[in-house]
Amino acid sequence: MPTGIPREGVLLDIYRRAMLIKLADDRFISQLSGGELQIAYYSPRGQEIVSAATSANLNTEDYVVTIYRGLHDHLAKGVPLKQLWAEFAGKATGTCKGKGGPMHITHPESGVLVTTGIVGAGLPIANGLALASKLRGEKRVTVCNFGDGASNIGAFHEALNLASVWKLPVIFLCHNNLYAEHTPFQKGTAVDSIAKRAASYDMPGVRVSGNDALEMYETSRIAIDRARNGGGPTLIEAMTFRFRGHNYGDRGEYIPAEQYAAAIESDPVTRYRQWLVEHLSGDTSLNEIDETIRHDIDEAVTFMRTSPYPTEDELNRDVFSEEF
Ligand SMILES: Cc1ncc(C[n+]2csc(CCOP(=O)(O)OP(=O)(O)O)c2C)c(N)n1
Ligand SMILES: [Mg+2]
Repeated sequence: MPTGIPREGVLLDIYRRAMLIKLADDRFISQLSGGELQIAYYSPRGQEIVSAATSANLNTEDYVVTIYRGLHDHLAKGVPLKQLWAEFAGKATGTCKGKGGPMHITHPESGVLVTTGIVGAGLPIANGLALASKLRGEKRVTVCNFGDGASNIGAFHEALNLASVWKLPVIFLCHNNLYAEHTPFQKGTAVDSIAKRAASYDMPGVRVSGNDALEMYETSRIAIDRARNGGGPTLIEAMTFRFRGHNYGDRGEYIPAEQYAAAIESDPVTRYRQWLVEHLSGDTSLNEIDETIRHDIDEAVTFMRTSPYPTEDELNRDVFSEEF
């Protein structure tokens, strides 16, 4: 193993998370195309490494905020597969008792607070979580995930400014997948790199390949350590690509064929697996890891199928606060 590379346990940890995301996504796609699930689905396929490598640096109590395209962030952070699957299907056993659905996965026990469908809305929420940790004197950090399109929303700029002023323990992690719905990155963004925007808010801004596990792990490690030790926020722009268009049903005709082919050709999960095969000591079977994940997914699907829908008396529960 060359020096400067994380130890084997960490490498496998990243692999496990990335493969779980890929295989879970494959299964969701087959359930959608087979008609078993009828939900709005925003696949993170192609962006697995961003979340898998970052989460390998996080503790359970650290917070993650994410968006509708959030399956990779949920699974990497440890949302239990069964509860996640049930929530996607609107079942009472889901993370939000079936009342949130795929766009609102929230699971405080694994630090996922919250998932939002409002572009840019997660950034001020992440600041709130980070401010709470800071005021309580906790060592928690908050990772805020969002897309390239979200960096053109006012809330992005307001949140980065305040996070810098208050030196909040937050990492702004932009998954730059080169498209916002059907608009290419360069058609809707004035700068050629979102990381450059960090300069306006006097914080470090780093552009990194989000498809390279080692680069992503190291860059997020530095930003997370910095936030945890009182150094304040960092903006990371992780370059990546989404393989399945904006949402399920989008055939991606607006994506140039060569760009799409090149992205698929360098599938980050396949590439990372290949790298591991060449560099691991040989004691660990990646096939065994894959098989365990497939088994866990089968169990989660069965759990979803056999779970009930919420009853009518759940309708107003957990919706209004009792205190006000
Ligand atoms: C405030 C707001 N404006 C517009 C939309 C519609 N919308 C949903 S997803 C999306 C694209 C966002 O792109 P990006 O931030 O790059 O994230 P990606 O989907 O690529 O992961 C838009 C405009 C929305 N949900 N919220
Ligand atoms: Mg995007």
